[in-house]
Amino acid sequence: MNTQEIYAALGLSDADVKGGDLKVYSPIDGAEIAAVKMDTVAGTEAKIAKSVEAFKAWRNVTAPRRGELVRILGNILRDKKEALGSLVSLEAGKIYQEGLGEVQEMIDICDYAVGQSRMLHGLTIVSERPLHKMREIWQPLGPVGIISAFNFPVAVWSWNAALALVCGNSTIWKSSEKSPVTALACQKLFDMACAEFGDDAPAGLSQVLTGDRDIGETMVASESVPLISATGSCAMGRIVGAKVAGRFGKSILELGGNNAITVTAHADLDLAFQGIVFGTVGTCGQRCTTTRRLFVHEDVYDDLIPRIKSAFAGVSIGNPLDENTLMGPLIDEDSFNNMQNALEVAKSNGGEVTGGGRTLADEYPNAYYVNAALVEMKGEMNNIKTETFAPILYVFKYTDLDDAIHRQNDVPQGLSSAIFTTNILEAETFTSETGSDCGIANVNIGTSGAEIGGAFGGEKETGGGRESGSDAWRGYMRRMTSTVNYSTELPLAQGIKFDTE
Ligand code: UN1
Repeated sequence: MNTQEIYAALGLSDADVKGGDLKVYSPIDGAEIAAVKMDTVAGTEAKIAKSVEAFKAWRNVTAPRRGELVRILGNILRDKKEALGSLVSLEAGKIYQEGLGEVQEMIDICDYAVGQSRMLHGLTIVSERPLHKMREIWQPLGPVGIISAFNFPVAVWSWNAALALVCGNSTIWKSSEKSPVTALACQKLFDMACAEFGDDAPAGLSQVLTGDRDIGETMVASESVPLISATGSCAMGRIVGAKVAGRFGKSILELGGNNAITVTAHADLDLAFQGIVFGTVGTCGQRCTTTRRLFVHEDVYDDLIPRIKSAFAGVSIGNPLDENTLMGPLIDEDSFNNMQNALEVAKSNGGEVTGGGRTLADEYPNAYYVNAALVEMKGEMNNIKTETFAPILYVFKYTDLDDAIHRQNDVPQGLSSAIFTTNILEAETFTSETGSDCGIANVNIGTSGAEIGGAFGGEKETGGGRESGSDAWRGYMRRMTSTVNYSTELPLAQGIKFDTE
């Protein structure tokens, strides 16, 4: 599919992708693929007002019927999987398989949300007072503001939107300025779903905001938006979280990761090898769950590390739309510069760097393809505490598992972690209260590629929010505790006597 065919399949017209001020360049070759119109602050306020009206109508639609809209959206995504997956490759530079995987993640969360639409249930609680009943009722919240990053330009919207919608909320999505076209495409697919669904879906139920930071700031500051769900860097989340808290809004923050794999002396090294290579080079190191640090037991270090080095050297790098490519480009020049700076810092601290340089520069002078870097940390520096959004794997040798776990945890971020071991004592220690402190702690699976059924997110500077599966839906609702008295007396809680006669 060429660019025009992709746009046509997704319902994007010239009016959507031409003539605007925000130019979009494909990371594949640096070519301009679109010039989209940007929202203004006033336009953003108007969209928020429209979202409030949409919410007022949508909350009255029954939850299973709301699920029906999400079911239709999931079916449209099935039909458009190849086109949307290709657009993800074109705009974000992911390999086609990962573009398809991202759309599959959208389909999966739609299915999940459809089921959830019949399970928005609360507790019944016994009362201390006679002839009283207590229950929890989960109510729709209002417009949900979604902020997403370029690296998962469509799936992150769907994790939030599918749940927000079945919970009775409207949504407003500020996509990354690096990936506005995929957002516009999702809006087209959503509009198709609404058309098929019928009049119950109010205008403005889901809207996209395209533009710079000021647009996002307007949404974050708005008291009409009770929940902001933001996925992206810790720096962004620090600002967004504080602003939303300042107006007593709710936020779901899913921010940076500095994810580690620990390989013990009892590991199945073949499994570990596969998990590490995918975790590092997948999405060209630009997942929040990318494997960034590796702690390897001294007994298996010399078996494992040379294998990873040669795998990194042999990974097929190139146009992400080519079937044989395993690693596409970095998103842009800034990203490349950040990677090179990080490697310089590692070198000056005794790190031995293998790979990590630019490649294919002759073929793609305006794009940034790199070899994955493996950095053996042999100097004093026994940890790396910052996240660089690029394929760099820092490797540390360890002797004692407690020390490896301590170093894994001794960073500001707490998203994903993994251990490779066939020893049950080690595995259970890793997932115990003294083990990993991350939101995700895997055994014999790498750090990236979580399924949508689990709650997704992490601790510390990762922000503490949870998106996607498990009971994450509750984050999109308002909890109401309701006590009903069906007696003819009015006993007070805690046995308080208060005689008004
Ligand atoms: C992200 O990079 O923001 O677990 C999300 C994974 C994907 C989601 C990554 N399911 O790697």
